[in-house]
Parts: sequence; structure tokens; C-alpha cells
Amino acid sequence: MKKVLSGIQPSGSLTLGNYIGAMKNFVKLQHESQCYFMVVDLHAITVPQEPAALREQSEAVASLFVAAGIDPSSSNVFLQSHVPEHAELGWLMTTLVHMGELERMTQFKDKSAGKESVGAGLFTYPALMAADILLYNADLVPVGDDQKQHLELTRDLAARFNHRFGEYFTIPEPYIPEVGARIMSLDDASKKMSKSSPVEGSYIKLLDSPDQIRKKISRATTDSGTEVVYDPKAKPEISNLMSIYSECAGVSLREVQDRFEGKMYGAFKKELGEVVVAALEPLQTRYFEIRQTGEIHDILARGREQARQTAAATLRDVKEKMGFLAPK
Ligand code: AQP
Repeated sequence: MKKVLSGIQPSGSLTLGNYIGAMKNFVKLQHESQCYFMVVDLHAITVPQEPAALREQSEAVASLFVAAGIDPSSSNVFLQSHVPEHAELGWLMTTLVHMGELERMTQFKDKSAGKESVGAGLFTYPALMAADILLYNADLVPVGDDQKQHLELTRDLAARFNHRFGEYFTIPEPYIPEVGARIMSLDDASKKMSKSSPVEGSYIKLLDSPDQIRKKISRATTDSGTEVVYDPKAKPEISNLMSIYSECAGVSLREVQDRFEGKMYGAFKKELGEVVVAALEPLQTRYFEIRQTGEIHDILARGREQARQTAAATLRDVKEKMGFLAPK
């Protein structure tokens, strides 16, 4: 059985981009694989987080995993900080990665651009991400397109370790959706939709109310012209909205285009609003139930126990291979 691992940062309220690019595939892969789905809170603190908000968002993200359809009786749902082996293997990976490799990471360049001071953790983030994946010897990592470069670095680090210390790590493969791998901002299709964007109208939160969703979509920027045609180069804004439609309604881009042939942007956006509201409605209902029952705490405790068993065994092997003297 293949092993699948992925994580989402509790660095804000999850967006439709996180859902389409990553979480939908978590749900899809769970029945055919052994899955580890993490709330990567240690990653979230690579940019400043307010402690109360971090706690709340961590619980919210874990609850959203389950609300989106992850079955916690077959998948491990846990918090990264509950399994200390992540931080320890993260350090070991930091000693394997090269400065030049980290300097090439576009996420670091984007997130540090224009900042007066940047935490070192933001720079070494990919080493911790490699540790997350390698601790469980994951075969597949469902992620959006923005994480592809980090995953390539994980593959390089796994190969480097195997070469230096003997074959051990599985070289993981990315699992990236064909449509929706990079959902763009509603106000500017040259930027990725991001949960930590300061512009509220640029993203749809999974927990936005139906009216908020309709309003954000009706205000989304559109390209010049009137035709609903999928052409990411010439019509990036409308193509982005068409990808959202396709993913939320479960129809192909071709079908979306045919459905709106001869209709104007306004009619398309109106229907898109309803499609997104309908797609998120069951997830939202289930989310509020989960928060009310408090069941997520038991789910996280079970996930932590199972994850720790695997993580501890991997870390023991890795330390032995690297030459650490084992305690007697
Ligand atoms: N816009 C997006 N389209 C498709 N997939 C996306 N993902 C993120 N944004 C999009 C995917 O969601 C997963 C979780 O991402 P993350 O929380 O680890 O951080 P991120 O990739 O940096 O996502 P955000 O929303 O932009 O977070 P912030 O603003 O905190 O940096 C990943 O699989 C990612 O590819």
C-alpha cells in the first residue's frame, strides 16, 4: 500500500486554493493508501503568528480536514508539533541541504521580498518539509503547484542521504492536480490565492458565508472582452474562475466553456457563486458539528500516537546510519 503524506499550515483561514490544490486530493487518495495528514504548525511560525490565533487555527485546520471528508479512522490526522521527531529530523536535514539550494527557493524569495527582517526558519523551511515527508517514507505527496520546488528538493535530499549513508529513504513523488494546481487571487490572476494575503477580497475562505462567497466572486477581476473561454495566457482571470467552476461542480473545463457559450461574464459569475456555495455547504455543516462536539481532540491524540511510532523508528534508524552513539 502506498504511503501518502501532506500538510497545511495553520497560518490563516484555509482558502478554496488550499482545498482544490491539496485537500480534495487528500480525500481522493485516502482509501487506496496509508495516509498522514498534518497541520504543520512548526512551519506556520516561520512567519510571525499571534499565539491565540495559532492555537485556534490549528484546531480549525484539523477540523477542516475531517469536515472535508478525511476519515480519521483510516488516516492519521495530527499536529506536527505533537510529534517532536519532525523538529529533530528537520535539524538533521538542515545539515544536509546546501545554502545555494535554499537560496533558489521561490517561496522564500516571495515571502522575504521587501521585508526588513526575515526569520532564519523561513529560509530553512524546505529542510523541515523534507523531514516531514521522509519520516514516514511517503511515496506520494499531494500538493498544489507552489510546493513542487520544495518537493524536488526533498527528493534531492533523500537521494543525498541514501548516497552518503546507505539506501534508506523512499524518493517521494508529487501528486499535483491537472486542473486547480494553482488557483489564483480573485483580484489579480498573476498572484496565487493565499490565506495570508492582506486583501480579504482576493481569496475565498472555506468558512465564508454564502453571501460573502457570492460577493467576492461578483467582485472578482475579469479580463477585457465578454466571452467565457479558457485561455490562461490571453484570459488569465476568467480562466482562473473557470478552473474554480470546473473543480467545484465536478465538470471538465470544456463543459464549462460549452455551458456558457454566448453568455456574458455576469451570468457566469452569478452561477459560479452558487456552485461554490453548494460545494462548500456540506463541508461547513460538518465543520461546525466537529467544533461543537470537540471530537477533534481525540482524533488528534490517536493520530499523534500512530504517527509517533513510525516517526520514532525512522529517526532511530537515521541517527544510527549517521553515526550517532545510541544511549545505553
Ligand atoms: N492558490 C493555491 N492553489 C492551489 N493549491 C494551493 N495551495 C496553497 N495555495 C494554493 C496548496 O495548499 C497546501 C497547503 O499550503 P500551505 O498552508 O502549506 O502553504 P502555502 O502553500 O504557502 O499556501 P498559502 O495558502 O499561500 O499559505 P500562506 O499564505 O500561509 O503562505 C499546499 O499543498 C499548497 O500547494
